[in-house]
Amino acid sequence: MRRGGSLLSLFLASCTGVQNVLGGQGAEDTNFIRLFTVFMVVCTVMYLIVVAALVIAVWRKRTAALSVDDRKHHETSTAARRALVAWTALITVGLVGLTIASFFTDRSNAANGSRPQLSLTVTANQWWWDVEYNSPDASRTLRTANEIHLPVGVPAQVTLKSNDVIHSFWIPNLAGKQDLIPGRVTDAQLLPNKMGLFRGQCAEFCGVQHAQMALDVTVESKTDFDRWYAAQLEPARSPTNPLQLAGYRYVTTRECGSCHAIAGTPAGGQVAPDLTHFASRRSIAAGALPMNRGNLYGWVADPQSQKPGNHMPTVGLASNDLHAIVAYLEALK
Ligand SMILES: [Cu+2]
Repeated sequence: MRRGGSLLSLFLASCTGVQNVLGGQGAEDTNFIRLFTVFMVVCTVMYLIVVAALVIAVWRKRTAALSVDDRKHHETSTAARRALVAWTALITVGLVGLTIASFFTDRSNAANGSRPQLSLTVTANQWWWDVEYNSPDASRTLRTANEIHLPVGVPAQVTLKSNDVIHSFWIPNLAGKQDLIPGRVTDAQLLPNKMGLFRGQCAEFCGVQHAQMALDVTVESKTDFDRWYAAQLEPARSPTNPLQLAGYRYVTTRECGSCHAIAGTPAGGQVAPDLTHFASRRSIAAGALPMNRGNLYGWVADPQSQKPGNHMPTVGLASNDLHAIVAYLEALK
């Protein structure tokens, strides 16, 4: 009984929260939930009919074996033939019904993505997400990492690429999965219909840190989104005290800047997450750690013990450099 209770609570826990296929916060997810319910009901009814037919057949066989009456035997086989015809008709109707339901779900999903008002390019890397917001006006394009902000009710087109191996883009609360394949461009459509904080997750095993390849998703009002967008377009904040200045000097002249970019500074590396507004994000290292000072110290001092195998080396920083770098990164709001 207790085990049943804990299994039930585990099941219910998977039905709530930031990473939930039954959340229904996106148009595509809502369509899929509806289709899932239709399949579940039809298949349950079919299953119950099969079980009932099985019980009746066993029961009849027993009574028929006891009877030596030929006429009765003939009646039984006629009834069985009728049941078989009815069952075949029911299966046909059920399968055609499910096919039609799938067709309309696909059509509705295609219609949701037909007039996108926002264009993003998400590029997967072992093990982080590069996110670009595209615009015909070059001054309005922006780059961030491991996070997506979306205005509620606005259809977005997401172009998907991969720099290394096959990954899969999946924000369960909003939509289904889509693979990101090296050398090939795929796409996904997102139409969030409720505000909230969600979690995306790579859904294709892509190496040792696959599980720690997450994406913070914020669905907010158009006003909040525009405010966030405008802030992200700004160059990085300048250091405001000697400690931050020391951190700025280290990050822009030593190892960090050869991989990471910070807009408005000499740091221009393109192979690691953009850090321009790093401290405004909710997490560090693609969702591996919540954003706070303790985790930042742990990450910068020894990224290999935090997320073994990732491409950021542990460089053995002197403690004064570590304090300075953390102070500067914390200022990058
Ligand atoms: Cu993965």
